[in-house]
Formats: sequence, structure tokens, C-alpha cells
Amino acid sequence: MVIPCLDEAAALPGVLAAVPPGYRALVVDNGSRDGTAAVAEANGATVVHEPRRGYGAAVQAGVYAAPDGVVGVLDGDGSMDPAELPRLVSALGGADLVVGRRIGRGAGAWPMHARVGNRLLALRLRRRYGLAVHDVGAMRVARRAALLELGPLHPRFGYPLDLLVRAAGAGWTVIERDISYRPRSHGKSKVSGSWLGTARAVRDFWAVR
Ligand SMILES: Nc1nc2c(ncn2[C@@H]2O[C@H](COP(=O)(O)OP(=O)(O)OP(=O)(O)O)[C@@H](O)[C@H]2O)c(=O)[nH]1
Ligand SMILES: [Mg+2]
Repeated sequence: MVIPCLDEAAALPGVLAAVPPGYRALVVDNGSRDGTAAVAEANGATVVHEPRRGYGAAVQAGVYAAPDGVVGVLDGDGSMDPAELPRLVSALGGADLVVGRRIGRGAGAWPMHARVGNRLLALRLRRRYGLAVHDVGAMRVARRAALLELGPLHPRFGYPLDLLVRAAGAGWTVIERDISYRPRSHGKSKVSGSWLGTARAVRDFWAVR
């Protein structure tokens, strides 16, 4: 599984402890200043260094570095449970992409502005692209070869939307499964926790057609 991380040293031990048996964690770091890479290694992950900044660049470097087969992606901030990944993997079957539909657990798991923005984007994906999704998704499962075939996608926070738009264009079967979404366990938000982060995400999403 690919775990993009920027300054997640505090959250990572908990995340990596929940990696299910038979799965390997690839932590993709780009320039963390809090020792994320060392913490990842000390907790059993393989570290991939990506010089280009951004969530999308990190995810794509991780997919590239992953062994062939099915790849899962999830956040390294403790908001998602790696133990839920096998359920998404077994749902893949004949589909091409499984998107985790985040169900907020506990107050503050999902700030209102982020939730509303996400729902609007998902609505657009259903209406305009015919995808049966209710979440743009931050946890997902697909085959590595298929992801590589889509070519380079948005390097920053436009990646999740770009992936779905391209997947629709390529005629992929995209399905959705519920996953739990909690407040990040430690550390600072890069996106939805601040207005600046949200504005950046909107800018990135906007750049995707
Ligand atoms: N490698 C890498 N990872 C990143 C970058 N930006 C964000 N991430 C990771 O991507 C995941 C999602 O970012 P978050 O900051 O949690 O964004 P969010 O979930 O909207 O915000 P929270 O409400 O704080 O959880 C986390 O695991 C981050 O560490 C980046 O530039 N490079
Ligand atoms: Mg988060």
C-alpha cells in the first residue's frame, strides 16, 4: 500500500501498526522536516523519496515503486484504517477502481467546508462523467498497470479528481465502498484544516477540466 506523507512522524507509528498481514507499506516522503522517513523505516515501511512536491506526485511515485499487482493508497495521518484496505481489495474483482467513501466518525472528522466541496465534486462526477461515486476519495484500490496506463496525473491535490475523470474517460468500472474517517490522530493538516489549504485544493481541483 502506498502512503503519501508530509510531516506525519507523529501519526505514522499508529498507521503502520495497523497494516494487515501480507501487506507492505510504501511511505512516500517529499521533504518532510520532522523525521517522517526515519519513523517510517523504524516501523517497518519502505521509504520512497520523491523530489517533486505535492500529494499527486507522491502517490504516483509510490505506485511506480510498488510491485506489480493491486495497489492501495491511503493517507498517513491516522484518519483512515489500513485494516480496512483488504475489504476494498476483495471488492475489486472485475472492476478497475474501488474508491473508499468516507463516513465521518466522531466530531471534527470532516470539516464542513471540505465535506460540502467534496459532495459537489462527487455530484459533478455522477452527472457529467457517469461515475457512481459520492466521494472523490482519498483511499482507493486499483491495479498498478492500469494506473500507469492512465499516464501522469495532477501532481498536487487535483490528483483524486483527475484520476476519476481520466478513469471515466478510459471506460473504467469504478465502484465505491464505505470506509471510516476519523480526525487525523496527530500533526497538522495540509488541506482541509485551513482555509488556505482548502483554497489550494479548490484551485487544484479547478485545474482538472
Ligand atoms: N508526500 C506528500 N504527502 C502529502 C503532501 N501533502 C499532503 N500529503 C499527505 O497526504 C495525506 C492527506 O493530507 P492531509 O493533510 O491529511 O489532508 P486532509 O485529510 O484534507 O486534512 P486533515 O483534515 O488534516 O486530515 C496525508 O497523509 C499527508 O501527509 C505532499 O506534498 N507530499
Ligand atoms: Mg487527512
